[in-house]
Amino acid sequence: MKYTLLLFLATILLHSRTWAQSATISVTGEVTHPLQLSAADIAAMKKVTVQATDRDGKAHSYTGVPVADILQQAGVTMGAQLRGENMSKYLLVKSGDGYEVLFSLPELDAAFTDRVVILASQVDGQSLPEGKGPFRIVVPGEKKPARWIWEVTAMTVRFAKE
Ligand SMILES: Nc1nc2c(c(=O)[nH]1)N[C@H]1C(S)=C(S)[C@@H](COP(=O)(O)O)O[C@H]1N2
Ligand SMILES: [Mo]
Repeated sequence: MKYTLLLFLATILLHSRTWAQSATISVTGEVTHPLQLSAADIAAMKKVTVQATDRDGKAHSYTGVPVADILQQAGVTMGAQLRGENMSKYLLVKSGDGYEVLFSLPELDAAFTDRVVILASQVDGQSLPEGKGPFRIVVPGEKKPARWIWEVTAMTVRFAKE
């Protein structure tokens, strides 16, 4: 009986470790360098911590990689290149559960806004809980966290052309 419980706990532990470590995020579309970021790649990137308020109105510290840095690494037209026809590009972020959210590029660019949208991996110094991670977009200053998409699997940049 004791061993069954131990085996059960070990299985859960192993599962959550595998879940967090096997996650990858693809970055494709209007990029010069398509990316397939592993959890290790993301762990190696520069992190920032932002304050943001969750659905219950509680303030938390979220730590992660600025989405702008990921787009920069993929060669998306950010900064000085974000002008002209590039102003009609958007970023679509996708989750394993089919949920998708959209950002315009200027919303993510430090040349346009001081708000830093991040791909968070931690809340208040802890890994995100299973089911809400391992990577989740956090948008500081947004009244509703509807764009805080969890279980992020892909990011695509496209032209919003009619
Ligand atoms: N992948 C995914 N992310 C999601 C959602 C979802 O259905 N799937 N719901 C969004 C909505 S509408 C809200 S209000 C918040 C809720 O986050 P919480 O459950 O951590 O409070 O998550 C957002 N992120
Ligand atoms: Mo929501």
